[in-house]
Amino acid sequence: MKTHSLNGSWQCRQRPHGDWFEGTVPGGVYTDLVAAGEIPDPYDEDNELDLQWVGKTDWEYRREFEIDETLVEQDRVTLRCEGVDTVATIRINETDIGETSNMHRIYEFDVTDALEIGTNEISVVFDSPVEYAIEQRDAYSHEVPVTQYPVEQPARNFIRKAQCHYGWDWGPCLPTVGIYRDIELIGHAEPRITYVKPQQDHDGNGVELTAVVGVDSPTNGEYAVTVSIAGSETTERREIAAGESELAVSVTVDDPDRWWPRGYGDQPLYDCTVAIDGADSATTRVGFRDISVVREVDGENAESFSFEVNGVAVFAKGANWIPIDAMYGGVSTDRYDQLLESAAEANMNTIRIWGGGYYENDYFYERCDELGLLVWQDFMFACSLYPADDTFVENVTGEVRDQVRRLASHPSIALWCGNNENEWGLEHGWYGDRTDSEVLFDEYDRLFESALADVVAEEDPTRRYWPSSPSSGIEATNPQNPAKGDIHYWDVWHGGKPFADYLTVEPRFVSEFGYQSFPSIELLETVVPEESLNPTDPLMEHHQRHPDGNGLILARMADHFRIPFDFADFVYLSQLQQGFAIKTAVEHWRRLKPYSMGAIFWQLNDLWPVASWSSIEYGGGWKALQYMAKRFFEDVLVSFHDDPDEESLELWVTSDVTDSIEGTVELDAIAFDGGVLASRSIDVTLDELESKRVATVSPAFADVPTESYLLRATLSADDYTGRNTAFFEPFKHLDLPGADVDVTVEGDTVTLESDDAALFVALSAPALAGHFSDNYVHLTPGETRTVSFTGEADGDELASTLGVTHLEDTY
Ligand code: BMA
Repeated sequence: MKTHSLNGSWQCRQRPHGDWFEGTVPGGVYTDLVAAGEIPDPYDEDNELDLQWVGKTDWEYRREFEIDETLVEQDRVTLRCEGVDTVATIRINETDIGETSNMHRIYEFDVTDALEIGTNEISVVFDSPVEYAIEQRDAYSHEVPVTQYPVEQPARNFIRKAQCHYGWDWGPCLPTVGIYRDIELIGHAEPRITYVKPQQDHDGNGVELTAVVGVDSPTNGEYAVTVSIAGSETTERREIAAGESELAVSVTVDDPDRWWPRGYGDQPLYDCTVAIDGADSATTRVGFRDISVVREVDGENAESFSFEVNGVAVFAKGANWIPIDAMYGGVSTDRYDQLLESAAEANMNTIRIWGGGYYENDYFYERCDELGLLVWQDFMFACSLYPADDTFVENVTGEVRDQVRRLASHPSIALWCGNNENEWGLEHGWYGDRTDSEVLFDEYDRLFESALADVVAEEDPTRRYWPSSPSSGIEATNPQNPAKGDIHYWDVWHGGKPFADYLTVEPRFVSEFGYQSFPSIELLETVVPEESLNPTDPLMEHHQRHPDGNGLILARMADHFRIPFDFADFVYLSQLQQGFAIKTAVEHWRRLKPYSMGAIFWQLNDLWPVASWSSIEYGGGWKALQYMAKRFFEDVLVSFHDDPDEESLELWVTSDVTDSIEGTVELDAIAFDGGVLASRSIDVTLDELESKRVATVSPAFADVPTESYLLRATLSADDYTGRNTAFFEPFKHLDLPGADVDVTVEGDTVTLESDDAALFVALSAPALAGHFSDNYVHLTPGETRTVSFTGEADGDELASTLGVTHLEDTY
């Protein structure tokens, strides 16, 4: 077999007669236009609005390439395109090779007869994705509703392209085109392996692994096929027919080390090699684990919904993932590392790939396998209904088949999910009710309750197919029934309800909930001028895509904090507020385990500088929420339940570990300007994975005004510690002293100390990439806290840029 990559430098031009400029593959037209100085940065100010013409234009990419006889003489030469966005015609040496119409498909074209020894030319001509979608919509038999966003282009549901390229409530509208994944020529005379799907059957200690292998062969023949893994090997002779086929060979492995989600064990990965004797071989990494989504009826219209790995019930804790950048050209693997390692460092064990972007690249899943991050994988449909005629169904079933074959080997993938919020929209009347839109319900069922379900059953019977998020299952009609399946809880934010409202909900699994905040000023200043640093400045509002976003942030701020009159304080408080909202929700739902078994907040990352629900801002800076997540996702959680109808607070310990825990919790009431006012030691014993209330504490615990002290609970047990802090009054009413926080820097270590209490002490190092091991901490009088900085910086650099603030500074 011989391969020839066509990645690299290409030329690009506006069709039909634009001037050629440098293009990069993999990449995209917006990135290439910026690099060529043809357009300004679309993220800057409101440039995006003047750049909508790009999506309404046809573009052409071309390049020359040299090949020799060793490739041309092969029986079959295939052009393999891992990702073409989206609608394009491919020509080699002026010969039409084929067309693409789905950004999510892996296309292979037979180009054997089109190639010549020496110089060849390939060109890829892209139709305007905006015009194409409109044509498809206008040609369709009836209207198919789609959710609209502030800055957008129409008919996104009629093109198989990242839906968020058409604008979203956190993202710009940049309907790009490009060859965004690898493109290569593959020449072969023997069978070629096109995919390997290792399927596991766990029986006691042994695992029977069946390698399901996709083969593409130019000829018929009989071959020895060997599968080897973990020192075990099976060789079988197989007839391989010309064309595409699939074969399966099994091997038994005795008691391999098991792969676990982060916090439950390690992530051993074994190389599984499939070899077709004398023809081709492929190695895939396998993690041995038995994974399932457990649904057990446990009440009237109630049913559990939880991940189980190797027989252990896993509380899924994590965040939703959106595409890493609105312009996918030039995105390095470092950015994936930074985001995914940040997720793991924040004690997350689950990432949901949301259905409005694209199926991530191989590197993403490899990192999730290594870091023990389970993946909830949506198929790429979101917040809309979709056509379902034969052409569309055939296109999307091909898409899902390609992606399941590509991804099924990853131990991290826990479940396949049909779409994001389409069932909710349909069943809750976003798009009209059943009476006047029966055809829409039929089309929904055809796509998500049969066509895609069937593809998954065929291609990967080892994982559950979940029709939609949220859903209560194919058989149910209320996708937002909290007692069944997963829900998206948006009453706090979209519904404008106070944070305490989270405490009124007892769900099985929450796969979306969120609260907005502003990113750092340093980031905002990369896209708006200093004089625009005001939430409702027009340019700032352009970087806030939720119509009532700023209003919702300000409104709730009045509940909890003293209103800031300085933009920096506003940003700081917006982040505290966001963190506190999500903390309130997650701690509550974790206390409810095993009834509740999942809390996945919206959203982990941003794809441009914007006010949004993210915990990590564009560029990788950790917001307060990310630091708080590291604490409220701790494997052993100490938390306070603050029931608004009760005066007292409940103290809980919740364990996500498979050891029993025996220890004590020290409960202290600490004055903001002095020592410990009252103290109690509580013995605690917990079984594995248990959540338990261990005490209640009333405002009378300390005989002073509740505005003047905080409660701190500190768990110490053999291998586990934990702590948390609570207040009997809202932050805005706390009688905080003006604390001076002393900061000492030695190398990458920062030591904080304060004579008086200082709440939410926030360190920032804007000029440096990196984050702190802890931040937004509460310092009690005389307490010393040491944190480390992860970035590449020596002590002087860190000290010179270090900023510190705390809540009372905003008073
Ligand atoms: C849900 C998500 C996203 C959206 C988010 C915030 O709808 O599925 O579509 O961005 O809420 O509004």
